Amino acid sequence: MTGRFITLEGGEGAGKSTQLRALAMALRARGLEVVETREPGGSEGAEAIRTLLLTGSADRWSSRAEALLFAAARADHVEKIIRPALARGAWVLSDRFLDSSRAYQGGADGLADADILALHRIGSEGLLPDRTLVLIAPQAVVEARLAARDGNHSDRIGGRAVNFHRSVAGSFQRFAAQEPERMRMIDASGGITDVTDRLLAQLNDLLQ
Ligand code: Z5A
Repeated sequence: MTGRFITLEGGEGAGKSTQLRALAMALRARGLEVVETREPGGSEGAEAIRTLLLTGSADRWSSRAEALLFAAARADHVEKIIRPALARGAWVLSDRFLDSSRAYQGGADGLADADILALHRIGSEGLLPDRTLVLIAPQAVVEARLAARDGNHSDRIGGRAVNFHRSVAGSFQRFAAQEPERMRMIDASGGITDVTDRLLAQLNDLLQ
């Protein structure tokens, strides 16, 4: 048995966590075992690293240290949670994965994509998702969702400047253009069930 590995990517507030839950429910209704997980985090060790990464002052870590911490968290997550689930035939849905490191620590923070991929090869033996769904919504829609949920609060990375987040969005678009078979851009505006239907349509071939 081989499971499927699906990742949801995109900027903060695009609706990844909401859609991950909805997608998991839709896949379970088809009789599949589904594991819901997230990055940074997902395993006990990676959740401990998550706290280090997302709390504290904006300059707590350099870009390089941050990239290594994300890669270390991912290595633990892949080894303890993702690979065992795939081996028993489950579908694994992860809220963010490697492409976030490529977009945030790479594209937006200036590290080379080849270096991020090298860390991933060392840490996680280069595991790639079967499909990556990149959620995109107009900035005004995202801002309204985040304001309703968080008010003025944001974490170490979410609180960075608008240009940083623009660069992240541009990187996701570039990666999707380079790898259209694996990465699909999804319009994340509109109602929750409409977005879930769009996501499911991009998984049809894997569900055959
Ligand atoms: N990061 C990194 O730099 N490098 C890496 O390798 C990795 C991560 C893996 C993790 O933050 C941070 O780490 C992240 C990237 C960085 N920082 N930033 N930016 P996180 O895990 O705490 O949060 P996040 O990943 O950025 O996601 P989020 O803020 O939780 O947003 P979301 O999951 O995409 O959205 P949501 O929670 O599903 O929805 C937001 C709100 O909108 C919520 O109240 C929903 O109820 C509402 N919503 C959702 N969909 C709809 C629709 N369709 N209509 C109306 N309202 C909606």
